[in-house]
Amino acid sequence: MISSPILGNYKDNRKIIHIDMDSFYASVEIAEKPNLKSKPVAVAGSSETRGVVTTCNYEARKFGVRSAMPSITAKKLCPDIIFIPVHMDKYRNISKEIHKIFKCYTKVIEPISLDEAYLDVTYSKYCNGDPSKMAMQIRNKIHNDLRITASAGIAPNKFLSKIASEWNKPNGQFCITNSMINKFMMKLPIRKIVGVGEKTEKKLHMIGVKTCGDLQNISLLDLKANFGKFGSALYDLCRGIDIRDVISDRESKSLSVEDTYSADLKSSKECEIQLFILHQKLKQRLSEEKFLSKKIKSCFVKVKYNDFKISSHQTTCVLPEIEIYLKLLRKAICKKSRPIRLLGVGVIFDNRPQLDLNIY
Ligand code: TTP
Ligand code: MG
Repeated sequence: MISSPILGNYKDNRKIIHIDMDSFYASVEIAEKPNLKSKPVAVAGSSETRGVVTTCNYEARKFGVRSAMPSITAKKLCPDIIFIPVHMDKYRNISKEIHKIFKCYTKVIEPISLDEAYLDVTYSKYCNGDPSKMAMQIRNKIHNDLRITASAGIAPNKFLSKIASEWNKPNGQFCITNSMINKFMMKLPIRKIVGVGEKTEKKLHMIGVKTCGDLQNISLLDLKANFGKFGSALYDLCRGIDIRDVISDRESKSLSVEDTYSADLKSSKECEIQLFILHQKLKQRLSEEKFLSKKIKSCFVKVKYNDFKISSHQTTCVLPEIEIYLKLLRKAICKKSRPIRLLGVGVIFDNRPQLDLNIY
């Protein structure tokens, strides 16, 4: 039995599947042009402009090409690389198709991005309740219908299922059962823990902690003293414990849309034009059936500057009107006048149960 500071001795009997498409944007493009399958392909702006690779297929990864790499570097590493421009609408539509397949198995689906989602199939009766078989069927269906591949991780919680989906990537799956957790965690590098980035990793390496097994030797008290609130999370996660629920769309706390621009936005006029476009997209998303019953609590604008610093401005309001976003944008521009790389607009929902006035 595993021991958590919050839960004591505890066993998690949930069945969570984490699905992540393989080289998603590139796979969607290649599905349309199968002759590109064996060639190195990246989805990006051209190397002449300030293009950045959003993703590339596994053929291009053999040369060291990676997401977020400037196209020009990608071209140096792999001179034969084929660049395809980004077609967001296409990826959104394919993502919707993928979600239709998920919905055949469970209602409890938490989308993380267009190509990634958690499914809680604990109460699903499909495949005699076998989550590995469900994952296999889902992946087969995605491949047959859409000609792209997906990887899946199956585990009793979100943290482990995400690690498991990377285990046999691409086009593979891996299941971590309760009885495997203790042994599995012993050798798992600490960097695999959500929230452990370069800085925390270095800090832990300095005291000789490299694996989750090593981390288990540090007391809760010491972890809290060194990492504050995150210390308790570390204590649980390095033991393979994660009590976070899979939160379906209906319970989602916020909704946002954003765009990264191939050329930085330099004037407020340019920013405002893009803001109008984003606002339209946000309204379109908000009109989807699953969001119609939701009450809005506040609106926000997210800005990433060309020095990669991010700032977010938020205000309380119930209607996501363009004037509100314009005000928030102007505030952001006033605070820091640098060219803008990314703009986003969104809303935060009020998920508190609404009073039913009919009972009075
Ligand atoms: P990922 O799932 O991180 O990457 P991937 O699906 O391309 O490859 P794999 O999962 O097989 O490792 O991201 C999903 C999509 O998000 C990706 O296809 C393109 C987009 N993306 C960006 O636009 N910029 C980025 O920096 C990253 C990491 C992803
Ligand atoms: Mg992916």
